[in-house]
Amino acid sequence: MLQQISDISSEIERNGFYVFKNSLEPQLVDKARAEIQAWLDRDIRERQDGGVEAAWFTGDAGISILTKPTQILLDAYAKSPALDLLVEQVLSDPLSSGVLKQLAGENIKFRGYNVQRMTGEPDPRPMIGISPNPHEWHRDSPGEFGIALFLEDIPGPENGATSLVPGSHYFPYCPRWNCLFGPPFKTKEGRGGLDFFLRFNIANRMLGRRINGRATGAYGKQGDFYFFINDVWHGREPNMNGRAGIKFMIGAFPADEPFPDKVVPPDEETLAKLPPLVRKAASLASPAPSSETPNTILQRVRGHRAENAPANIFKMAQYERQFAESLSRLAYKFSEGMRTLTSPFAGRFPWSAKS
Ligand SMILES: O=C(O)CCC(=O)C(=O)O
Ligand SMILES: [Fe+2]
Repeated sequence: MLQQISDISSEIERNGFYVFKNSLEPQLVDKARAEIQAWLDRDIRERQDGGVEAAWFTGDAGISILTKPTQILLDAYAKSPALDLLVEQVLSDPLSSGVLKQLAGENIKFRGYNVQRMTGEPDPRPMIGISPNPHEWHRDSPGEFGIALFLEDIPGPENGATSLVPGSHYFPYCPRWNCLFGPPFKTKEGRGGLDFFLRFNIANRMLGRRINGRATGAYGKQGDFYFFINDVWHGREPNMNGRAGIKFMIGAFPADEPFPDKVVPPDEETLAKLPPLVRKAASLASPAPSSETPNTILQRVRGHRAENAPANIFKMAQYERQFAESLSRLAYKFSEGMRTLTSPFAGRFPWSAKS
C-alpha cells in the first residue's frame, strides 16, 4: 500500500493529475448518478415552467447555471446521499486518502462541490486562434486542487472532457492572462481585445503548438475519479457527439491556507446531513493551524516555480500578449475619443442617424 501511495503521488507530482479506476462500488455510483440526474432534470423543468431565460437560477435544486454547453449545480451538498457517501469513501479509503495527504497535507477544506452535465449541444473548437478548446486553457486559484468523479462515462476526445496539459503545473503563469491562444481575449479591464492578435501572434502560435501536442484529457468510466492540481493548464474539450456526460467536481484547498475569496460554508442543517469527513471539509471556511511539517506536493511545485526562471518561449509569449493588450487599450481609447468628438453632431448627418 505504501509503495502504491508513493507511486501514484509521484505521478501526480510529475503530471499534475491521476485517475483512479474501478475503486468505487458500481451500485452506489449508479445510485448517485440517478439521484443527481433527478435534480438536474428538476432544475430544467422548473426553468421551463417559470419561463426562465437567465443562465443563473435558484430553485429546488439550489443555484444552477445553464449555458449552451453546460448545466451546473453549485454547492450540491446533501442533494444525493449516495454521492456524499462516495466522497466520504474517497476521503477515507487508505489509498486515495494516503495520496491526498501527500498532495495537500493532513487536513483539507472544500470551496466548491459542483455537478456538471454537458447539454449535448455542439460545442466546437474556436474558429480563430490556435486553441483546441471552447473553454480556454487556464488555471484556477493558486493553491487549489480538484477531486472529480465521473457519474457517467466521459471518453475522449471531443466529448466535453476536461482537457489537461501534463506537467504544466510547472509552467510559470496562467495562460488566460499571459498568453494569446484563442478567444475570449479580454484586457485586464475586462474589455474585449483586438481579435486581430489571435491571428497574428507568432510566439503564442509556437508555444500553443507545443502545448496542444502534449494535451490529453480527464477521460474515464462511470465511477472512476481523479485528483488534479488546478495549476495544471486545463480547459474543456469540444463536445461534438451530442454526449451529455455528468461529472462532479470539488475545488479543495489545504486547510491551513486561506481561500482566495469568500466561501460561505453550508448551513448547519445541511452540514448535519453529511458524512463526517465531508462535513469537516465543507465546514472549514477559515485557515486552520497547521500541525505538520510542510512538505506536500503542492508546496514543492510552488517552490520549484519560485526557484526557476521561465523559459524564453514563455517570456516571448507573455511579451506578445502585453503588446497586444497595449494596442487593444489604445484602440479602445481612440474609438472612445472619436465617439466623444462626434457626439455633438449625433443625428445631424445621415451617416450618424440611428437606424
Ligand atoms: O468544464 C470543465 O471540465 C472544466 C471547468 C473548469 O476548469 C472551470 O470551470 O474552471
Ligand atoms: Fe478550471
